Amino acid sequence: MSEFQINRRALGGLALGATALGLGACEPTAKTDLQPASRQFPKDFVWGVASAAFQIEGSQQADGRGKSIWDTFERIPGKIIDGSTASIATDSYNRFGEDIDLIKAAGLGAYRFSMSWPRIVPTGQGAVNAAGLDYYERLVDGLLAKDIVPYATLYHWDLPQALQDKGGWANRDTALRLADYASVIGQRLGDRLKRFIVLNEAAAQSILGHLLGMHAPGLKDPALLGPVIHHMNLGQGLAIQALRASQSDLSIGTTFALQPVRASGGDLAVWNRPAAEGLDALSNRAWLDPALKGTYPKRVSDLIGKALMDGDMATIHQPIDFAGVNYYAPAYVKLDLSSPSKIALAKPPKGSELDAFGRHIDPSGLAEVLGWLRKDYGNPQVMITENGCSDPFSSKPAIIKDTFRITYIRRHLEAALTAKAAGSALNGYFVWTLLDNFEWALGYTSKFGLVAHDRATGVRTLKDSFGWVASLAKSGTLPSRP
Ligand code: GCO
Repeated sequence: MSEFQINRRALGGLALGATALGLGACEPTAKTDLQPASRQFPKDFVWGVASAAFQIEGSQQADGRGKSIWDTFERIPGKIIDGSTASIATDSYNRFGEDIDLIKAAGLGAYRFSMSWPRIVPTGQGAVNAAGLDYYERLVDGLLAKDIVPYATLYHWDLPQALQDKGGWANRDTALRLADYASVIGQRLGDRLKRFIVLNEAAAQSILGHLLGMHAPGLKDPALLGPVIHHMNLGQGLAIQALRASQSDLSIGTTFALQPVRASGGDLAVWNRPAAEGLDALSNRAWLDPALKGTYPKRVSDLIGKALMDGDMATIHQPIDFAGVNYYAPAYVKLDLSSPSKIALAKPPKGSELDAFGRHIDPSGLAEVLGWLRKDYGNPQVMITENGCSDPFSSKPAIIKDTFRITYIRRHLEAALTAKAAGSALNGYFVWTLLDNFEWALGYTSKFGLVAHDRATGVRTLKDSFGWVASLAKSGTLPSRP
């Protein structure tokens, strides 16, 4: 979510269509911290870390891997803030055994990683690359051998470039190809890999990648947004069907980037409310509603237009076993008459505590989004599939005594426990992330890891947060301070 928010803020108005405007508002929450009555997590609560293939694997040319849209994008001058690439990253393609050892040393029972589509199907369709599948088999077997449950994200933004050349997510065919790719994985690994997350944060890729040009594929075309949203949702539904057809006992979820969208100025600035509702529709409801209710909010279906075909909503509305929630911060927006959508990002209220991205650190927002799932979406099983905190942006070495990160995680877990006590079916929490890695357009200037990675030497150094998370995973009791 990081650049999703900061880049949009930097850009000001969102270049959508007038349809993004609407009525109503999301009310600001005054209090950021929530204190749960009990600080004890259940014994079977899932503790893990999350990562993504492109951000950690490196080895972009190894063993027949095809090119992804991020391979192309990261090489366009000026797109990555420090001019870096993910060609080595944390070298996890070669050092995955050490990643597993770290996860084990932290006593975590689960690892959420993503599979690289171009490693498995290099041109996005047709020929399967056996060596790519072998890599993920080694990873999965390595995790299982250490009693760590693998959660595989099928698609974390690294579309095969060959599919982009045919229109990418703006082309309906890409949705069908995602299902083929899902089926290949289900058939080869579904006997032991049982937990899947189909998409990661489709909202971020659709807006940042197709409207604002800040992420791959680097497009700035408002007309693409509706079709891209729809085809990603459709691909998700088709991929769920394909996985289920390949194995009957899989647990399948998908990961939403959820952010309360708040009108700048709160109750006093009613004119900002339609902007808040507009962004809420695009970033939250355009994904939750179709997956969990089988409908689109009105303003989103207006954007989608003719891309919607008969039967699509039924295909998209597949039962899921759990909803994955990535939460970092709420967004603040205001009316911007100079923008076609009338939406611009705004600063958090004066005096707000800010993270490295200038976002409001507000754990109550996590309880709020979990509340939506509970009240508006039938209370599905939920896993928090990402939450975490970056060092201040810098090319300097990582901060090892990272009390700020421990505090961030603790406060968000307080909110999570509060939501759980209120009835949310919350079963797990994955810290973003294990190792400092390639943070998309921010390159290596943003560091989220529990473990520092020195890019010059490859040395991995445990941060204080690593030990803190390890002791939490062991006891299941949330300490009241770091
Ligand atoms: C996202 C992605 C991750 C990020 C993480 C930190 O949300 O952008 O899922 O790939 O690295 O969120 O910004």
